[in-house]
Amino acid sequence: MIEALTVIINNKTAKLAVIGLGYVGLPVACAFAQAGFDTLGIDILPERVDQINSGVSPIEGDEPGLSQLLSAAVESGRLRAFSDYANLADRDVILIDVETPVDEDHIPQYHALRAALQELGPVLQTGALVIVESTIAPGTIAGLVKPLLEESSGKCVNTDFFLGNCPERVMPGKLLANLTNLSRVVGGGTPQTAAAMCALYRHIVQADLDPADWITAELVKTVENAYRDVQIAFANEVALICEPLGGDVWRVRELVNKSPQRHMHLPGGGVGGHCIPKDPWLLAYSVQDKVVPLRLIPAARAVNDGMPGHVADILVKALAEHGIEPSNARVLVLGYAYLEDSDDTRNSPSAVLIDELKALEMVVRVHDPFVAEYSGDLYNIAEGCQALVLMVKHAAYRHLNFPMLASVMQTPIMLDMRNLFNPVDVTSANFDYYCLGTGYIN
Ligand code: SAJ
Repeated sequence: MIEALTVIINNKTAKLAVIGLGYVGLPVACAFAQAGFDTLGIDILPERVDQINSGVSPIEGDEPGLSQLLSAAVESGRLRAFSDYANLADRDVILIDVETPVDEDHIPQYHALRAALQELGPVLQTGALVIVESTIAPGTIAGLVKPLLEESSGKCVNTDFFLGNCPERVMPGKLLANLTNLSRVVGGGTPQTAAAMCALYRHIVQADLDPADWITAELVKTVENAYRDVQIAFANEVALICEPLGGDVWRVRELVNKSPQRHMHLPGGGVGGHCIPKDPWLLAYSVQDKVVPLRLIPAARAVNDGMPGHVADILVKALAEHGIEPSNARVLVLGYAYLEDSDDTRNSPSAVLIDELKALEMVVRVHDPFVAEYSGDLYNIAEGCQALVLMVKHAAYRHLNFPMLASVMQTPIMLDMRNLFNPVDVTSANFDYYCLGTGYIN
């Protein structure tokens, strides 16, 4: 049966579906439709279904090529969206791209995944291939997806249907580029299933497609992001070391990275987004009932989660230099998105900082050119403030008019948590300047 499936994948007569039309699912659905596949999208949000069927992308922010691709796919009739799973009864390949968050105790929340599997099972046609693209804790395909789908479909994996895990590597702002240009680990329930999956992805991916088993695919995705989280935490911890020593972490990093095989990352005001703060916990969860003493991965999470608090500490001290109590402070946070030049605010470190400052009874204003509710005139918003805190290195902040800012502010204090500014530009406008990880803070 897998051979027959591979034939229709190769000649693009296989009928596809994507469940979950968000940051990942929508670009994937568009890419396969553009490649020539009859593609159905399923989403629980009726307004999102309507937007997509009218050729309008529901994804905010600048995603090069996505809007054009979507409208072309819908116009060609190769992409249609629905909310009703009954439309999946004739689908040969079904991709699942639903959210897989963790809760405050770092436990994976698979409600969306379970719901998708419960609804898909009854309509799953014999011989179909189901591929989970969502990021999941290693062991989830074997321990949750397989049994749940077998139960809801009454079918047996590798006999009546085929099951795979192919994690995505997209990133806001580069959704289509990453989808096309980054390699993918392709985890199949059997080598034949992995081969059929590679044949499918070959239609949209120009990079390596590396066949593997389920656990390998699940591990690669969570490990690559846990690895990045640990790297960032190391940079943040070096920043904390440099401050009392009068070092400059940015210069230290530059010179460390001249040493072969060194790739020290960038410190900052925190680690946000929908991947890096979550995926290390998915990896940790996979061994929670095994005797594996995890120390480094949770510690890295604690270091990164502690950075907004460190920024708050720097600010309190900077204000105190001018005899300003937190309860009398008015501060402006520059940047609310989790990443420069993005409108994505998921797990924003600035949101954590703002809560901490408000808990200290500060009046907190926010500016972010990419976030509608904060995209006012920066200089107007800064009026009467005593401090600016740069949290996100949006390009729009690269050339601020510091003399003008100083003229509208009560006491010009600048906290530069991303080493965006030239200290001379800031201090020459009579600002007190504090740059994360440097002797400006001690
Ligand atoms: N950050 C630092 N220092 C760094 C790098 C990042 O503080 O040196 C912070 C960022 O400010 C942000 C957070 O970490 O708040 C995450 O940044 P990111 O560059 O990792 O961006 P993400 O979250 O979009 O990460 C995604 C991931 N891709 C997927 O999970 C599919 C990640 O694996 C990629 O490495 C990253 O995109 C990328 O650079 O493409």
